[in-house]
Amino acid sequence: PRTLLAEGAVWLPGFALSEAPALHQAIADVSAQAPFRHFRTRMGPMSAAMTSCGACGWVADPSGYRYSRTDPQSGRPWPAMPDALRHLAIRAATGAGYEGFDPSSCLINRYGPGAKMGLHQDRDEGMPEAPVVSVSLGVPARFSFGGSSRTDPKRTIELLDGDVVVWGGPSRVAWHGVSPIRETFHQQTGAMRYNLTFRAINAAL
Ligand code: MD5
Ligand code: FE
Repeated sequence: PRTLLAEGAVWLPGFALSEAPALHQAIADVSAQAPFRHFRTRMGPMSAAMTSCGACGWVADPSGYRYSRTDPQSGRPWPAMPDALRHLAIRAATGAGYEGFDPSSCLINRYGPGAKMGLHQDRDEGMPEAPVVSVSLGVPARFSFGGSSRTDPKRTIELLDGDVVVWGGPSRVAWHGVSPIRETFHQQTGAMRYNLTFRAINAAL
């Protein structure tokens, strides 16, 4: 199944379910090399723990946010993006109508009970024409998104284990956020939700 959430935003419920074991193995492999950490921003530590794989990773510190070719915690390059992750993202993008997607970064967000992500836009990638592919694993999340202005009306959907959303076109710059995760149990992840966010990043950044 495939649902158009907004112009350019395609929801593929359960798209990643059959691959979940390989995705969990990939998360374990990446986080063994680049452990999950809570970035400290000007606002304090983020409630979601993060790591990345691929040519660049998203990093934050009190001076701001950016993409970096190295893990600031180790000084080493981020782990390579496992093929299982890369191929899933490309298949999802293609299935949503975005041919030629070539992600150079996969941010892995880990949300425990109460963790959230405040309303924001993703606009540091320098490639507005490339979609973002988001894969949800584990416990459910209430995900809200609006339009390109912060105050545009919001829609809230529940993203479940294995759901994929491809955010392209006008939706690429939509404001969005994740409500505090409820304390529930998932057979594979315990109390955790994982989100894989695949992005193409302009190499000049
Ligand atoms: C998450 N992560 O559930 C989300 C999934 C992030 C982030 O938001 O920045 O790490 S990505 C959802 C997304 C990406 C780009 C555009 C839009 C949503 N959107 O237009 O709503 O951990
Ligand atoms: Fe985002």
